[in-house]
Amino acid sequence: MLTLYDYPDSGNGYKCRLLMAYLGIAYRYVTKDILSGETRTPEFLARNPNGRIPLLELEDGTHIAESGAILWYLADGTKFQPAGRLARAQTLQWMFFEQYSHEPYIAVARFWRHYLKTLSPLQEMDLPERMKKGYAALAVMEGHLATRRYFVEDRFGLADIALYAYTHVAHEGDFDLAPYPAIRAWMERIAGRGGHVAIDQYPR
Ligand SMILES: N[C@@H](CCC(=O)N[C@@H](CS)C(=O)NCC(=O)O)C(=O)O
Repeated sequence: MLTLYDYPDSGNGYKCRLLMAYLGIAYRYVTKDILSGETRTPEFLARNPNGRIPLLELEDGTHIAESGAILWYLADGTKFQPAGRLARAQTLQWMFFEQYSHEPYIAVARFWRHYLKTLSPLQEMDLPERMKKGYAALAVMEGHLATRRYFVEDRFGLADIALYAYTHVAHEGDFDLAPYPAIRAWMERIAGRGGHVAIDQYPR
C-alpha cells in the first residue's frame, strides 16, 4: 500500500489526496506536523532530505517528493495521464506556473495570515509583494479560463488539480476572488465533480 506523509491543511498534499480520491487509490496517511518541525527530524530527513511534505512512499520503500512529481507518477497509465505531446507539455506548463508564479505567493500568504498570524518584521515587509504577485497569477488564470472550462484541452486534468489546491483556499490568505468570475465558476465545476473530496477529507 502507498503511504502519503502529509499535513492536513497543506494544499500541496491536497493535490495528491485529490488525485488519489479520483483514482480510487487506497493509501496510508501519516500526518507530519509542519508547525512543530516534524519534517525536519533525522528520521524524516532520511526519507526526504528536503524536509517537506507531501512525500509519497511506494510499496518497496522508494520515496517521491514534490507534489507535481507525485501527481505525474500517480497519473501514469490512468485516464489522468495527458494524452499527446502537446497536452503533456501544456499540463507541465501550468504545473510549473503553479510552482513558480502561484504557490510561492498565494500559499505563502495563506500560511502567514491564516496559520502564523504573528508575522516577523521581514514577513510584514514582504507580504504586500506576495499579495501583488498572487493577484498577478490569478489574473493569468482568469484570462485563460475566460474562454475555457479547464486548463488543458478543455478536459479536467492534472493542471486543474495542481491549481485548484491553493486557489480554492486563497481567501484564507485574504485574496478577494470576487473580481475573478471565471476562476470561481471553474472552482465550482471542480468541487461539483463526482469523487471530489474536500481539503479536510483524508484517511484517518
Ligand atoms: N514544491 C513542494 C513544496 C512542498 C512544501 O513547501 N511543503 C511544506 C508544506 S505545504 C512543508 O513541508 N513545510 C515544512 C517545512 O518546510 O519544514 C511541493 O510542491 O510539494
